[in-house]
Amino acid sequence: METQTKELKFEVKKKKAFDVHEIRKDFPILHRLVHNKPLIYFDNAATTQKPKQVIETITNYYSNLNSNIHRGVHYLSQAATSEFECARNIVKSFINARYDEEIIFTRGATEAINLVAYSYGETNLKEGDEVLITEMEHHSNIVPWQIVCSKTGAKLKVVPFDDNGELILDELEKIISPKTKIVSVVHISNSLGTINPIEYIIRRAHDVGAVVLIDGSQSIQHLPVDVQKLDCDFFVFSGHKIYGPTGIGVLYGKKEILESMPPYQGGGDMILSVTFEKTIYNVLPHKFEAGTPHIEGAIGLGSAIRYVQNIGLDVIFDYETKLLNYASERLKEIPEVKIIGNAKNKASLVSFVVENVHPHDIGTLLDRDGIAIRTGHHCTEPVMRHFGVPATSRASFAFYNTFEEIDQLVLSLKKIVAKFK
Ligand code: C6P
Repeated sequence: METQTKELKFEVKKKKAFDVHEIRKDFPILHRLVHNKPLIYFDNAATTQKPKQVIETITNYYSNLNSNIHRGVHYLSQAATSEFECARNIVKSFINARYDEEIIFTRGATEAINLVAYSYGETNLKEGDEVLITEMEHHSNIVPWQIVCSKTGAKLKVVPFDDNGELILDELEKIISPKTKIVSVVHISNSLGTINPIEYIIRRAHDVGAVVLIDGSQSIQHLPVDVQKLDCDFFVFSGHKIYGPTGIGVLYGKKEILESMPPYQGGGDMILSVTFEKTIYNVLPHKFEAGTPHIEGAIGLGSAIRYVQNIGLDVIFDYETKLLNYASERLKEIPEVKIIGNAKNKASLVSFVVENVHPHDIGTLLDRDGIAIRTGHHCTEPVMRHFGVPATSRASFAFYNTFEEIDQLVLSLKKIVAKFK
């Protein structure tokens, strides 16, 4: 179908050499002041900022295309449907799924995990079965499994990590068994930065006949993901962490598994026919997308993925690793700072505690210097408990951050430490 606007065609430009100052021009928010200081945005693990290409795509959608999808014969409805399905295809290619219908749009990673827990978990788990997660999961990958275990009588098993923040694989070997039916593991920890050996975990899960869900909330924006190569059964992520809008996310699932699962919610679009006696459900992916979806969210996500593809995830990973290494080294200059999470394989965030200063004070005082970080338990209370701290400060980096911004962070931290001495 003909598309209405130039921006919505998601043109792939030729990759240029990485130039952070050029990149920053694409992000309007990075040029604003906060408390009269230039904004330094180091809260990228919570949510990323949006390039003007994504903002324009959404404006364009509402200016030129706004319409409900999958149900109109008129031009706008068909054009919006085409853009929505085009976004699905972009996601499919981005993570190398086999089919478009393996991509289910959800509200985010949280809803995607809940969908699997309720639809797959409730149907397939029974007393005596086990669900295996890790000690470093986000609450989104703990609580849904606790709920489904309490309903089915299955048991939740937890693989611990060591004091560097690396999973203890010997413990995994002790816990995993033919009783394990579902393994649900975070790819990159949002509070430690650890990159987990998911290839190994997926293989071991399949050895015992379990299905595997990978929580890619903190990996999709930092490194290339190939779901066929990984051979995971489910992969979830949120659009807002990869420079796209909030309220849109993705559940990837292997087609044959998704086909075997019952719907998660009932409503419009997920049916083929309804009588009071019987409803016939729609085919994938619509079976899991009840109601009017977040249309501009999906289209905006497509635009964000195109943006990231134009830079290249390999280039992004390389640059962000340099930022991470630089930050980790510079923070060592402050003896009062202790980094939490020292795994060999880490992605671009540093969690830390500062002697005698509460993380919330750190966050508030850095904010006065225009520096946005996150403080708290990062929705990973078991991680905080492991280290015996109530909270950490977390600086998380994106490809639009600079080494000079890290210098500013270190300078501000030194001032804070001196103040509390
Ligand atoms: N972590 C952070 O600041 P939602 O809220 O559905 O977009 O993502 C949930 C989620 C699931 N798994 C991991 C590993 C995550 O990091 C997150 C979100 C944010 O670390 C908000 S708590």
